Amino acid sequence: AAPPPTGPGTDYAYDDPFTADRTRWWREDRFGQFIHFGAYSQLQGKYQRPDGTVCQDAEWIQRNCQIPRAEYEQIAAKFNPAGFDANAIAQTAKDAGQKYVVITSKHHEGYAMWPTKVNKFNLRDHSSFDKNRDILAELKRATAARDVKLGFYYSIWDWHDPDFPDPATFPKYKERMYAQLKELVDNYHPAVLWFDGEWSADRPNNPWTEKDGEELEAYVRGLDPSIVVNNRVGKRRVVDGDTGTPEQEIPDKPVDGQLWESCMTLNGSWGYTDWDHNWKSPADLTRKLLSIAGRSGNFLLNVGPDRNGRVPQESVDRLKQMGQWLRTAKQSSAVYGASAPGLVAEPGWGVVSRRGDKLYASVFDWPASGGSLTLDALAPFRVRDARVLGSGQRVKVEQSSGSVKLTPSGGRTNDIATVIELSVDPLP
Ligand code: FHN
Repeated sequence: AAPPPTGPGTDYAYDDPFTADRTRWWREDRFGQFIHFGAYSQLQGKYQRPDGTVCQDAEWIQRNCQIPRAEYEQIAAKFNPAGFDANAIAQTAKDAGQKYVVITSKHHEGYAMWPTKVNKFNLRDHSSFDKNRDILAELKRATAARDVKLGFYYSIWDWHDPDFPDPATFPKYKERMYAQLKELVDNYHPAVLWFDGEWSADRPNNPWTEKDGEELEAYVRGLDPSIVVNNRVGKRRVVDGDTGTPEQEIPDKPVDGQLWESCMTLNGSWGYTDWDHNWKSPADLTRKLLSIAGRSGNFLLNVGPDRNGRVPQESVDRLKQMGQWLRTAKQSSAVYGASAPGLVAEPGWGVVSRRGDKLYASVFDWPASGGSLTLDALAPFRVRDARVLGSGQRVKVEQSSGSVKLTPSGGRTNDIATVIELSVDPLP
């Protein structure tokens, strides 16, 4: 199909992301897994300089530790993630309740994780890895077998391609980027293309313009109109593509006029390191997911496999616990297909989400005053019924015009979140 017209003002040539068919699954699914995996993983967060001192970083190690290009190429040539187990990764996502996976196909370092024909700086042609393996194809099969969607992160910024930083040759780089994207779409049919690095700092004037972004979006839509594209296709913080991308943060209220997805690390690093042990707790992570759903967002939670291709056990354990919590007593009802409640304000003690005629009030912090929780109404509605998911607690409901007081017998029963399901009738 011919790509839609491009140029300023044509962004809305595409169906509104809020209602478009292509985003339907994305708007429902709420929880995905991000994977940062590349040649940088070979260093596992540590680079020993010629003078013997050690420099630490993750996926930015080449830049931030000023590793000379030739040396970085030698490091990449040793990369051999023989332990990469696509089935284990896809199963971890499935068990966690993550409905989609987005893996770095190429990060800023410019190293392609599939056997691209565009250059040799890739996992087949520049590594010690099995020449017959293609980890993106493996992951595609493993995710599809489990009804998990697969998408690709792709960095526009490229530290390896010499044509990127030179204004005269930048168009040649762009041609190669387009060719790589066509390979990714034709060979693996990704559900998402997650761009990044449009904010390149290589030159004082970032070469990547809003027009480049619009053209790229049109190009991707022309390759496959069903792909969900994030907003970093254009200049950061300009609404573009389908989805906004707050990073390492959760907006404190629903974002107006934009679908959004918070991407976040399980510890403090995107790529694997053997020194970052700053793991978030399962309770914190689950509450984050609930808060995001209650503000109509998605949660893209990152794992960084080590040089062997293995996802750290600390990550697997946390994801498993999130999945267990979600499956218990259908507490996942507060997440999948749920969004900002509209009818009530967000309470100080937790978060509320809504799905159809049900409100899910997730209690994180019980008021010091006792076991009563107040919801402030934003619109008129009537509570028909209230119950705590996964417990036989009765919930006393006292409704007045502007608020609802809920008193579950026995107070806190769940260390992560007590989910109170309210059946409501919105009133005209
Ligand atoms: O520089 C990258 C970073 O390495 C990581 O990939 C994150 C994920 O959103 N994006 C960039 C920073 O915005």
